[in-house]
This record gives sequence, structure tokens and C-alpha cells, in this order.
Amino acid sequence: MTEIDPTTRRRVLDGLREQRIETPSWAYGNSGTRFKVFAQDGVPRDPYEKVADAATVHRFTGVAPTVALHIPWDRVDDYAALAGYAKEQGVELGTINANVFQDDDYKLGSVTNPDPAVRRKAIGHLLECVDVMDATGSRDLKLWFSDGTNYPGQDSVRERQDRLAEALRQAHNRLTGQQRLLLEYKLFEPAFYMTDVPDWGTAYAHCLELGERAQVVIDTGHHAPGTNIEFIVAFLLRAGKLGAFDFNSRFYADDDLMVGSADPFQLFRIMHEIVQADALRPSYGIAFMLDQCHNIEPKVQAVIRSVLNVQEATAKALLVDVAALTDAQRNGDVLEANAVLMDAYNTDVRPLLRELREEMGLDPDPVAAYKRSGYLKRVRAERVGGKQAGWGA
Ligand code: AOS
Ligand code: ZN
Ligand code: ZN
Repeated sequence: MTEIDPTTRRRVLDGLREQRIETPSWAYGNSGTRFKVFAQDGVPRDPYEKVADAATVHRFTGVAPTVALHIPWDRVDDYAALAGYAKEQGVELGTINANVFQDDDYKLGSVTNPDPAVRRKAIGHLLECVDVMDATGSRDLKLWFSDGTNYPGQDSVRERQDRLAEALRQAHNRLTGQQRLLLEYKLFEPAFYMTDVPDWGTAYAHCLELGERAQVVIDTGHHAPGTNIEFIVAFLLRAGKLGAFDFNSRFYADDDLMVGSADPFQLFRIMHEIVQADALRPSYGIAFMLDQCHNIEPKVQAVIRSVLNVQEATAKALLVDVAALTDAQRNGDVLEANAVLMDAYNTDVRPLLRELREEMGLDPDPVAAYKRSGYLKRVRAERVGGKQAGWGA
């Protein structure tokens, strides 16, 4: 791409200025694999400190004004007080993530468990999460189920779908006002023969059955290798059923590495579909969340880097010359259409992003500014005995 003309420049800067990226509370805690959790100094000891870390990310990036909570990892007595603290720190509480995967009772599933008593307990937790949303003012309830089976014949696949539909219906019926139910799918893990919500098609079908408030979540790490995720994005956008993203990167499985690190081109292709559908603006309603675990790298800095990676991919997507692309597509000019897209992808958008941050009154280099700020040094001294994010806790 040659010089960016002033009109394009303004349009891209305005789009980026409006962008919102939600960070997850669990990214700030210690995490690891099933082999080892490497504890880091200065990690949060409670939800308040996670909120403080999220606010730090927002302070340096300017586009991460909400933090997602995970219940019960972030359970507190007074959610309104936590919401008030978040506001004081300059952020808000975002999506509420339900957790029905860590109790012994859930060995054979939560909402799809063959035992009705376990199903009642799991549904009770989903409803409790909506109570939390009422207290925090959160719009979205995000549901990911670890439910599934490990062996063929272990349980009735069809009955499990009925149980799932019933649980979703109860949670959906409990929502009021602007509240939404976001259903996340995952092909594998921890169930290895089949999961009860393995793919976007299953999630989409359940959301259709539920109605308007139900939307699909795309976690970029939850597909078979080689899956064309941007196709799923385009399909769900067309159907009006794309509610949210859980952004992260993967090389092999659900690696939960920093978004845009393994495959920045894929992230660009996803953001291209979003921009083409005019779905970037917050009023469209998609929650762009991160779902990451920083096992070996410093956490707040990694979240800042992740936010910048999403911004870079978005800036490139906003740079696509739509008129030239449409022209090439309509003329069947395969190579020209591809060249238009690649031209945007190959543009170095970092100067533009520095300009954006200066316009927003931020340091043009958020990572350097964060490192200079002394935040990590301070929390390392203050926070003794930081907690694990939740896995294996
Ligand atoms: C699990 O693989 C999913 O990505 C969920 O979104 C999960 O709730 C999240 O990773 C936090 O544990
Ligand atoms: Zn996820
Ligand atoms: Zn995941």
C-alpha cells in the first residue's frame, strides 16, 4: 500500500478509537498446564486486585474498559461494591462466565449429567450467575460446558442434547432487560470422545431454538486444526447470531496463547469479516474478549501486548480498499482481489496506532510506558501470596 490518504486515515483512526476489547480476570492469575503451574510474584490475591490489573491494561491501551469475571473464581460477598471499585479504577465489570466444570459432581457432566440432581445443581449455578449480572450490571452470561463423554456408548448423545436444551432454556428464561446468553462451543477437551457443544452449528441450533437473547461465542482455540474460522464469523454475522469472541492463539490444541501471536494473518482475516459487516462498533453488540492464560510470561504486559495485537489486525482490516476489492470480486479478478487484501495486511500500521494513542492522550508505546510505570514492582511488593487463576485451584 502506498501513502494512506487523509480520508482513509481518519476513517481508520475513528474505527480504532471506538473499538472495545474485554480482558479476562483469569489472565491475571497464575496458570499453567496439567504438568506445572509456575507461580509469578505480584499476581492478584482476590478479584479486586484482578480488577486493578485490568484497569492498568486499560490505562495504557485506552480500549480495554471492561473485565470479564468467572464465578466462582471471582466470587465476592458484595458484587455492587466490586462494580463500584471497578468504576473508581476506570473500568467496568463485563461478561459473567459460569463455571460448572470444577466440582466432583460434574465428573459425568453438568447440565447434561445423567443424574437429575447434578443437573439441578448446575442449572442453579447458571441462575446464580444471572443474579450476579443483576448486581454488577453485566450484559452477558457466557456459558462454556466441559460436558461430554470419553467413550462411545457412555451415555445417550440425544438425551444429553435434550438435557442441554432444557438447561439453556431455564437460564435464558431468567434473563431480563438487555441481558444475553452467549453459548461457547469446543470440539475437544476435557471430554475426548465427544463434547455436548462441539461446534458452531450445534451452538447456533441451540441459540436459534432459544431466541433473540441467545448468541454464539467463537473461541479461536476451539476448532479442529485448519478450520476456516473467518467463514464461521461470516456465517454467524449474516445470521445475526455472533455474540462474542474469546480471542487467543493456538498452535496445537486450546493453547490459550496471546491472540495474534501464532497466526496474525488469521486474526486479520477474522477482523476483515467483522469490518465488512460493520460489526466492529460497540453498538453492534459483539463482545470482543480475550480468553488467555499467561503461563510463563508476565501477565499484565502480555495482556497489553494482546490488546495491541488485536488493534493491529483491526487497523489492517480497516485499511482494506473496499471499492477496489468489490471491483475485483465482481470482475472475477481473483489475483487482484487477493492482492487488495494482502496490500492491507502487509501495511505497517504501527505508526498509525502511535498516532491514535497520541490523539487519545496515551503514550504511543503502551508496553514501554507500562514497563516504565513501576506497576509490576509495586504489586510485587504489595501482593504476597498471589493466587492461581482457577485451573487446578
Ligand atoms: C474453555 O476451554 C473455554 O475457553 C472457556 O471460555 C473457559 O471458561 C475459559 O477458558 C476460562 O476458564
Ligand atoms: Zn473460551
Ligand atoms: Zn478454551
